[in-house]
Amino acid sequence: MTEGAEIGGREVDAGRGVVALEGMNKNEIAERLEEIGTLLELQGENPFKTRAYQSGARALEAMDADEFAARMAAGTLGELKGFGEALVDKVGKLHATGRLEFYDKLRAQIPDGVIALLEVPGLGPKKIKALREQLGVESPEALGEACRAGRVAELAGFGEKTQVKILEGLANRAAYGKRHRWWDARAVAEPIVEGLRGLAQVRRAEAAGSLRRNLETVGDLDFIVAARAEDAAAVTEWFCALPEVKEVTARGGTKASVRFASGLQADLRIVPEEQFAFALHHFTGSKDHNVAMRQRALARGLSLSEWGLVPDAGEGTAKEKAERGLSLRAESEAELFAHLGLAFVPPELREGLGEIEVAETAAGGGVALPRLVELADLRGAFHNHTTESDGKASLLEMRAAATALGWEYLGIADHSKSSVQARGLDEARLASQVAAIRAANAAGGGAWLFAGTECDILPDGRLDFDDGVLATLDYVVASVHSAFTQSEDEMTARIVRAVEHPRVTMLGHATGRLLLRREAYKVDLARVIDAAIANRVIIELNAHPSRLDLDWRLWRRAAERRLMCALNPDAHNTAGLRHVEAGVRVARKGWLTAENVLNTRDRAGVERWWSERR
Ligand code: DGT
Ligand code: ZN
Ligand code: CA
Ligand code: CA
Repeated sequence: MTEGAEIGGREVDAGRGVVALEGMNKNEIAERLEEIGTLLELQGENPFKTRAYQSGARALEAMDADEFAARMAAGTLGELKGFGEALVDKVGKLHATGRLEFYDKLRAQIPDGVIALLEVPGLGPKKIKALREQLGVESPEALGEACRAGRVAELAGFGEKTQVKILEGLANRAAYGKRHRWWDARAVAEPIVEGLRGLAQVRRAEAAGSLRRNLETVGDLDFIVAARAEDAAAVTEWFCALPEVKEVTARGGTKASVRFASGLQADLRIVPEEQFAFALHHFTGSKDHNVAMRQRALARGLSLSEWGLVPDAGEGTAKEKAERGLSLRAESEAELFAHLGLAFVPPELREGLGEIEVAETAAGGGVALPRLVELADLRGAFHNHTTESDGKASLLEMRAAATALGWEYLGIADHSKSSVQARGLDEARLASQVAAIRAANAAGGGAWLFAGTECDILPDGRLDFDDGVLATLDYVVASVHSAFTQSEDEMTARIVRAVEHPRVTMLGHATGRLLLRREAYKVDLARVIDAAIANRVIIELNAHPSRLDLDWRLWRRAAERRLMCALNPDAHNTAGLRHVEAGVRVARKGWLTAENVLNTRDRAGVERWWSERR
């Protein structure tokens, strides 16, 4: 199903009225039409009208990009069923300019609080309309009050259960609101690091904290800069004047804290160059790692802090000692680790989970730290969608995008028939997709295509296709997309049954979680991992920035027990293939090497691994 960021249809542009500098492409237009449909529904427009936009969006999504371009050039979009004059006019304007006055006006009529209600799980446009009209609720805060007063349960079509669910959703939203997906935080942080490095006063600049440790979500950004004391003011000046900054929350000579429009906050610290490695290490964390490092230093008569590595004995604080020039010198973090008899620990491993012990052995010439998997190691991926189900790019568009990434192969795993909302394929449509894939391979001209399916695991653990159908495929991704509220025992038995199925190659998004949006379903992952290892079934590391499960906390031990990982983007469009970057970061955090990840192998290696399993 289109969970995750592909909640696209319901995701409404918060940056209303933003001036697009150029025309929109087909998929962007489809998204805008979908959004117009949602906004009209919120306004209570007649269903006939709202549906016209939604089906127009769907038709554009399904259309080949070349066909769309040809029809726009020839002015023949109106020949298609469902594209009346008004719709054709709007598509034309969006295509030419990216702007649509009709949309801007519509969006301006709806309060931001009402748009925010769309993010509350369980609320769609119809329910929101009822809440507005009958209770005057126009924001998440007002909704919370109405629920606590019991007024929501009394509305027709809501009830006690819905009210409880809404309250839960609001609580999650409040708790999650304080963190941000790595993917989104990175998009803010990267240009800032580049900008800092571009300043004449700046010698070195890095993003530290949880972002540098590749955590899947980030609380705030931490920037560490090396500059001379007399230059610090110019650097904080530049930082606080960034156009994205909405509020400067703190400002001193060598520090500043700001908040961006998205709610994300950032700390900046400026230190003398000789202190940079110590400050970077300190503010990279984690706290647990830092505590263990400080203890190790103390055992050697040294005191480690953001200021430096100074003798523990003698008068004064660590800061004063560092200022008196008593610190050991470290040009880099590697030198800092070396002072404590340790090999360099990559930031993503610094969680206080045994990395220091391994780094000690490595420094002593023992077993080295693992060479963690890298983006460049990937040669393809297996879990990807096309326009046949709920993807937004065709088979050949997806292949072209994979080829452009330098990939050797691309696996297509569209949804199966029970995922009705995602337009899952039935047996006949699957057969023709397989034929199309074989024909594309025969014709050549790009990455090799593997024919697969993302087959629903039905509530009882059976699969959505018969064995005979599955046997026509190169591989099978099995995933849960329904009955999320089963008990832990039921869900565990269900998934284990699927993992034990001889035709299942890999388990998709093992927990169903959507980071900062939806909790995982209840499942005993230890038993699922045991079953996967026993049956030589791969578990996916779903690289979608909202999923990133199986969680990194479980991978190290599981991989030691020879659980094989597939790092899959779960791409629903060509840009989605790039999500593998998020997956690689999390895989590294889980101590995974290239050997642990199937899609670092070449095509022959992948096929060999699959055939050995059967
Ligand atoms: P976040 O922002 O919640 O995602 O997580 P972090 O790890 O980025 O935490 P943050 O921004 O509060 O601080 C950055 C790093 O600075 C943190 O990982 C370790 C270091 N640090 C901050 N405060 C303390 C502290 O009180 N004790 C220790 N040992 N380290 C600290
Ligand atoms: Zn799925
Ligand atoms: Ca932070
Ligand atoms: Ca911070």
